[in-house]
Amino acid sequence: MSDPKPTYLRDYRPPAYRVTHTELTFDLDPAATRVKARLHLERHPERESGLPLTLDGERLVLKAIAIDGQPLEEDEYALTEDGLTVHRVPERFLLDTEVEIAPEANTALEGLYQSGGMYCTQCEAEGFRRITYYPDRPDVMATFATTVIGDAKREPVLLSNGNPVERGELPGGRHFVTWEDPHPKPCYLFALVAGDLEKVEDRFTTMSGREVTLQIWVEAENLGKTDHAMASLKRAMTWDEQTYGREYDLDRFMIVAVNDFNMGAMENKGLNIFNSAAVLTHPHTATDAAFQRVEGIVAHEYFHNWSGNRVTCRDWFQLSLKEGFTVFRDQCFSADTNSAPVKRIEDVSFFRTAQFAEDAGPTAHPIRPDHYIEITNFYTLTIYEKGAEVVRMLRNLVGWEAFRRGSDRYFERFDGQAVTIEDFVGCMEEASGQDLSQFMRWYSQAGTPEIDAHGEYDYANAEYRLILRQRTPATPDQPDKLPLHIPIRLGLVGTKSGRDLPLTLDGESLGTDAVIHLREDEQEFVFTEVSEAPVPSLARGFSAPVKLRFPYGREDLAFLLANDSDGFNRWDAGQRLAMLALDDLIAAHRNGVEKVMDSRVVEAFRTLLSQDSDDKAVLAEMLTLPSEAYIAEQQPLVDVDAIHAARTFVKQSLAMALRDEFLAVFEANRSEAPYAPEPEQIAARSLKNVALSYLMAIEDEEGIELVQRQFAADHNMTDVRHALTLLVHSSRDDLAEPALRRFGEKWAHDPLVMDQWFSIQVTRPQPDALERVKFLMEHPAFSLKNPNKVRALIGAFAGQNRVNFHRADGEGYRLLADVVIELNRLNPEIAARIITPLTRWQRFDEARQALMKAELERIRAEELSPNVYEVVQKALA
Ligand code: B3K
Ligand code: ZN
Repeated sequence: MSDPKPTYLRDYRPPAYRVTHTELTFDLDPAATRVKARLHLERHPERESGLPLTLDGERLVLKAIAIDGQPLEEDEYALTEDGLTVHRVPERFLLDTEVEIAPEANTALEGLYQSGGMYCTQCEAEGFRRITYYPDRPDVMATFATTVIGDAKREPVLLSNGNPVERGELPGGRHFVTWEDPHPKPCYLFALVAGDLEKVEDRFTTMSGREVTLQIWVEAENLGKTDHAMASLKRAMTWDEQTYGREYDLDRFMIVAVNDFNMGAMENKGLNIFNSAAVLTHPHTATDAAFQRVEGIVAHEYFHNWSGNRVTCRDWFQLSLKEGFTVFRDQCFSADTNSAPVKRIEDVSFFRTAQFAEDAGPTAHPIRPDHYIEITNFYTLTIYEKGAEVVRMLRNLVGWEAFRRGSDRYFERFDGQAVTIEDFVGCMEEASGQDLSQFMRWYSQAGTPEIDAHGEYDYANAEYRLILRQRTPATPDQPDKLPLHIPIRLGLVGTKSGRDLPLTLDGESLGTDAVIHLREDEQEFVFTEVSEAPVPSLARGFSAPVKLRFPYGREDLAFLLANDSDGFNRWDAGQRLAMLALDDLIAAHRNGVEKVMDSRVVEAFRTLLSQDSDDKAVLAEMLTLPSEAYIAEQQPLVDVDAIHAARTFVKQSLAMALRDEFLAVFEANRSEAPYAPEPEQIAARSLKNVALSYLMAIEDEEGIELVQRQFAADHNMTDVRHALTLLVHSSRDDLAEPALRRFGEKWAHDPLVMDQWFSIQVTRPQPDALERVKFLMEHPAFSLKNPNKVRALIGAFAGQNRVNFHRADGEGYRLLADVVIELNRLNPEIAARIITPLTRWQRFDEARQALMKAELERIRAEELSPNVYEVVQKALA
């Protein structure tokens, strides 16, 4: 397994042979499943005659092989660790193979595996090669016919892609179902599910009047938890018809919930497989955030039916072609369904914390990488979220109408094909008539562009000069960067009127909110007829995925927070203002100087709290301080203790100064109404719970009483979980312990709630958190084989509990490295993800750097999967 070799984009060639039709038969058995495959193959018209046939295959035991019905002699083919070569084949032929695989031994959860008692598959990106010998690449698209044979009692339900065409009994208590998928697809979209499942069924009539059966398949005990996913699916289907003109194309659409799953969900054609955490909800078990996440993921996977399945990727370097576009689509759907400004704030706040950190670390890569060792490592925030930001910029550059025309063109022209990012952007160019060649650099250049802006108001000439300078820092393999085409949406807010001033640039009048285009390293924009001194509101709505610096004074920020017409930038001004105060306090903490609260932040919060906000969810966001992770992102050197102390100090100072205001907001937003995951209720709950956090910040009698009452009222999981977190994260173990016990006992039977129970405890700032992690790893509800548990316990501790993970004694690092070493054997994909916090060692002091690197070295000394190998190599490069 040592020194795996990279794959390069520049080496792309079409396959020597393509598959036009694939027939599969699975005879299921936990230890010895037999897979028969008949592939209808033909030479690719662009490749020469006489080439050998090479197929991918891993961990397969070959039992039989024949071409056009003739079994092959041993010297006619060769088997290796990763595939099969047949030396001589005709131009068109049938290949029959039979292999044996062991689903029960598959802990990597790629290919065919068992989750609890059921069989399921995960084939993206390269899992199909663990099922049968096949050209496992997305540019080979075939129709599929799949027969699944199972035990009639243990596996009464047998599912695959497309439509069921035949079923019947077999001897020995076995039965079978045959499925046909008429849409040509790459094998990464193949799926099979078999088990004792129950279904919830609904119907949808498409815009052209076709009837579609919708099914959600779950284990019996989860039957009451599918309503929200079903409603979300129907909303998503309607939205895609109305917004993109895209209709569903099969008679049935199925979703299956499985407990052991590496990611959130998978868009297999007609048979989406979901992590149960991404589909099951109930007011008593799922929070508002979970309800919204389910809605977003159901929509995302559904939208892939066009952006990904009907039109797919030529090779895995193009992954963002489907993921960036589909994330953009699901973001817009959620914005349309809930509060658009809050959706944008949440997405950007997450993006600036997590994607910026990825871009600044050793695994930084472009949206379209040019090489990889293990493609599974590239399902990243850069491919997904930055990819979505780039599609959003495109939509804004060409305008929605042209974007929609471009999208229609893309879906029509490339239907049934495997294409590239150039094909997509090309359609946008044709539809808009714009030259997007400079814009394409966003796809090839890694790193977060930094813009330094400054402005001057010239009273005498009524002019405002704005100077913008861009620079993208070096990233691994990319020392030099070219200037990007960066759209900056902006307004000039008059300091007298508090209003957006009319913008005139080069004699052209642009309205009060406009986009300017930064294309050079440095550019000057002179706005004329500016009647009063303005404060600029820049990159409104986060118009480009950049870091934008402007020397705002605290008064400027308080002014924007009160007056900016752009809700997003009002929130951002508040974040910037809080950051200035936090910076001072971090410095004070480090220097051992007494901390003093900035009164401007207090007054800004007072104003926010006194206003009657029409969007409570936005107000809740504005009252939320930047997270420790976000604050850390802004520091040259991360001091986790100083950050924690500074943030806690701000929170407590605000809590003391504005106690009555928080109490009033809390009381005003309490409700006994039955729970519904609807925008108004969610907004009120989030505002109430933000207020409650402040009321608990100083841990006085009244705050404690309110939190305990909310916990005991047991009204819905959002409120219960929030109250539990406040109790467990307080300094009072006498409050934490009984609440944890009660919650743990009540929900011992529900794995998704137990995940929350794990996370809440191991993210507490108290010094026992690390010992708790070790203790909970022995808990009967915990298993290293279940990715949700690993994320809930280890991922939450290492990613969110910054003070304890970065303990000066290095015990946090050691714990994570131990887990990575074990997971490297069990589930390399999860191992390579969970390691992320260790790879960010450059950001810490020397002592911590040494400790983190020592753990990375310890991991490197192991026999590593390509997944972990690639990440560790980069981290130590
Ligand atoms: N396309 C899947 C990704 C699964 C890959 C796991 N190795 C999920 C999604 O983006 O919809
Ligand atoms: Zn996706």
